[in-house]
Amino acid sequence: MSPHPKDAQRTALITGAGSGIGAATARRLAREGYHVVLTGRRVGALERVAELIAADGTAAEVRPMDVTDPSSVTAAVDGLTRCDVLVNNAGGALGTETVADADPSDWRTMFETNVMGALATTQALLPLLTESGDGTVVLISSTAAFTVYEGGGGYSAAKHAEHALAGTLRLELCGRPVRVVEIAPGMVHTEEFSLNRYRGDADRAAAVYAGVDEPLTAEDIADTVAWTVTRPSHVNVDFLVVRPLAQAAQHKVHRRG
Ligand code: 8X3
Repeated sequence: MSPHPKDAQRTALITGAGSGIGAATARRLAREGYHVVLTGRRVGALERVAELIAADGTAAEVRPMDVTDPSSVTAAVDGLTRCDVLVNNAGGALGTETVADADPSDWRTMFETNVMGALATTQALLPLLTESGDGTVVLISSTAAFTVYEGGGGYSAAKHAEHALAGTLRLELCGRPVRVVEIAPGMVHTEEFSLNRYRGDADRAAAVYAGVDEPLTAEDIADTVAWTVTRPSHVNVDFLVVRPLAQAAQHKVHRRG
């Protein structure tokens, strides 16, 4: 039984909400009527997203959080009285080295953000999500969660682990009022994803999208998040793969010219 009045505003907490898919999802869920809690490491970026949401007509809450630091996660959720939707979005890729040449510390960073981060926030918010009576955990994984490619070993391993986390959690929560939704985007053009992967090399980051007609945008993924969480409570969209039309598979991308 939910302790919240039926018509009370629902709350969604988004990790990595300062940019890209996280920021777009926060704005979209605010437009869907959610009270949104913006979390991430960069307070300035979170505040800019909060301003955009305010300009759209709603107030958002900013809570600084580093998902790789369990004490920061605990501090960020402290005092939160409601959470109906958790969007585990923080994460990303770092480096394109082969398995033979990869720096283990890059792999560790990817596991810390994509996997341990999702674990920490999910553990911290499960009590409130359960108490909601109608909770949803969304994990933004990747097409790399079910396929591998050269130079993507660490990212793919981390995303496979995140996929395992989602599947296990869904089994373990069966019978409780919490849905587990995994969204696996393919090529999405955001300002930071490829730039981080290529360690700030803007030319290599831009080449990823060269000649590709309409890669997905952060708003496209926000749209899928909004769709999944606004389905009737008994409908659990388990696993949703979203790619641009120009990308039929990880290695099959149509480029002009
Ligand atoms: C991003 C998709 O193709 O770069 O998560 O692995 S890909």
